[in-house]
Amino acid sequence: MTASRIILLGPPGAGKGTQAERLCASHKLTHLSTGDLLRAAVAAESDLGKQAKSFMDAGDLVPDALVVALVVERLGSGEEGAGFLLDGFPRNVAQAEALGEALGESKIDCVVHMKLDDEEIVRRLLGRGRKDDTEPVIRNRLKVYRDETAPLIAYYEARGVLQTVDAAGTVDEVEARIGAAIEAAGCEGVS
Ligand code: B4P
Repeated sequence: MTASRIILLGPPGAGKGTQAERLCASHKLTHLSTGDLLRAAVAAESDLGKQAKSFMDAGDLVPDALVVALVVERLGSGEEGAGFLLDGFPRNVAQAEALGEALGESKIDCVVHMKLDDEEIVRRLLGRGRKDDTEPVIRNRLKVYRDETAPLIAYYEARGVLQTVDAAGTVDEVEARIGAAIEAAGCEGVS
């Protein structure tokens, strides 16, 4: 089995979390969601959670130093050579550079860019109704995505690992497209 190292990249509400759960089950990958880790820290009222909360409530990115430390610690505690799927990380070029340094010789195999238009994003997120899913906060998250995260599309394209998929349609349809994209990138499934 190939120990695949995959990133899901896309705007808020593209379905990264939804698809990550399915892919990790079918491809036996370790799932690392910075959104989930940060929400758990907020719920536990840890030091990290207290620092992250106001950024998350406003739809801004949590400062890089906090998020990078969280991810590097998790990757370091994983099984040697195990495959993983990063969901919601990196969110900007500084985080991508930090990830590259942390991984050293072991490179990312595939970055799946999930493409979805703004109106469908707003519709989905208002339907989900999480605390940070109000329309003004969603609009800010979309702006932050365009300004900070979208440059990663060119960043990973230049490294030859980008696969773009249409994230519109049913969850099953999107899952099938992502499965095909990661196989095209040479990441084998084990299901
Ligand atoms: P995240 O937790 O990453 O959340 P997200 O981008 O809003 O959602 P996702 O794309 O995972 O969508 P989902 O599957 O849930 O980030 C939250 C916040 O945490 C950020 O704003 C930021 O403050 C902070 N943060 C996280 N990572 C960070 C980092 N690296 N650096 C700094 N800050 C960071 O799907 C959305 C909805 O659509 C759901 O209701 C789902 O059921 C529905 N849906 C999914 N697929 C669908 C489909 N095909 N059709 C219809 N509905 C669908």
